Amino acid sequence: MAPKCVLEVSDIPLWHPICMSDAAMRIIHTSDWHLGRRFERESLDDTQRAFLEWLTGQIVEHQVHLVIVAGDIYDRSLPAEDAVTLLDEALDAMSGAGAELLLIPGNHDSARRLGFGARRQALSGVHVFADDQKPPAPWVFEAGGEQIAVVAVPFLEPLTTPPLIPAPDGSPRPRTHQNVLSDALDAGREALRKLPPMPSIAVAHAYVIGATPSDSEKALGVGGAEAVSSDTFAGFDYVALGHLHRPQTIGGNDRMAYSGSPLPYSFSEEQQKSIRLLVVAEGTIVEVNQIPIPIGRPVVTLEGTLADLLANPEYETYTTYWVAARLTDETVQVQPMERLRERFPHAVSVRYTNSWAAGTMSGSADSQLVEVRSTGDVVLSFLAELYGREAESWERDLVNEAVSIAHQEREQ
Ligand SMILES: [Mn+2]
Repeated sequence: MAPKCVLEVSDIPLWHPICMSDAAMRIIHTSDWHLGRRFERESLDDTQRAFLEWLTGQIVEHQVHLVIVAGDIYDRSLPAEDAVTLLDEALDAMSGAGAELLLIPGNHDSARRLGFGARRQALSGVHVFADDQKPPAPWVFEAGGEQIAVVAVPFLEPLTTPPLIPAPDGSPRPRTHQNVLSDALDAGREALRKLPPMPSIAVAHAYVIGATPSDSEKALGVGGAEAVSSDTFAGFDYVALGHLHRPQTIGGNDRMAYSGSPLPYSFSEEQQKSIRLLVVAEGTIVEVNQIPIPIGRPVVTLEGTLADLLANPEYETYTTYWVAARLTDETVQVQPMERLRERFPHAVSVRYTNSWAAGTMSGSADSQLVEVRSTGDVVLSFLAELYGREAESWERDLVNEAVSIAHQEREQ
């Protein structure tokens, strides 16, 4: 046990870790690891391993008691063998560093596969909340002389969760993300009332209205039907969110936040990645800090003629980046990727953005937009073009249901 802090203030240059460890609980919030994911076609195995090693170091450095991972642990519902090994080793390392772990499945994970052995793992401090068929029960965690209650909600797919509680007049309520998550959190709040007062944390994997998605999620149709309001989380002292890869608070409130993914997974993720560190002391969450992650190759999109990209000294700083090139040349260039890679070894995407790419082909404006529209919308506009009429509402429902099922089974 660390001794009580009795140092004189003048002796302490900044803060003293021994004092800090006294009577406080420290929690790391992270999410969207997407283990096994590739960047375009390049492996990220080594970078993901480096992040997990760095994270283990943070547990030691900040004397962290609990690490919360808010979903999308793996990139696929059936993860690659190397990704499974990576997670297994990371969980061992983080446990060895002294932290307990709390994981929920995200939409990329299979809840049942991630939940395998959950009861036995919990005995050794790895708490996987993957049961999407029952209302969540609060989990009480004690460390550093503090106590918290966590309501951890796995990603809930409205079509595969049990029927919703009917409306007060007995009529059925629509199976929406908003409704399934509201019911789960209502059950969690109800159960919290039976506990003595202590700080409460909700963990969820969802798209909260007011947050900004990046291309990684837009490609999966984030937004629209998936959106839930921030009121859904009312009453919790901290809401640890996962799903969006950009670190951000909801409405400037640092007690409801996305930690963001640890690494950039698409070219729209130029922002600095981070984890969040919560400090609980004297029965309240006293601090929430962001710690930047010094791992991973940053991303940049460079636009210009091929000659400019190959020669402009301003671009020298991007030679270590993942590079997406947008070529403005009006003529087709010879082997642009090969030539770019001589300067930017990590160039992974080349596209023309000249006048013919931008406008002369009919429908090309549309094709530019495809990646930022939801899958359902893309399918519906294809069908509209095919049949020469807009889809009827039953057809829309059918498409959205099919897309939603396909997302669950999606392999990337
Ligand atoms: Mn997700």
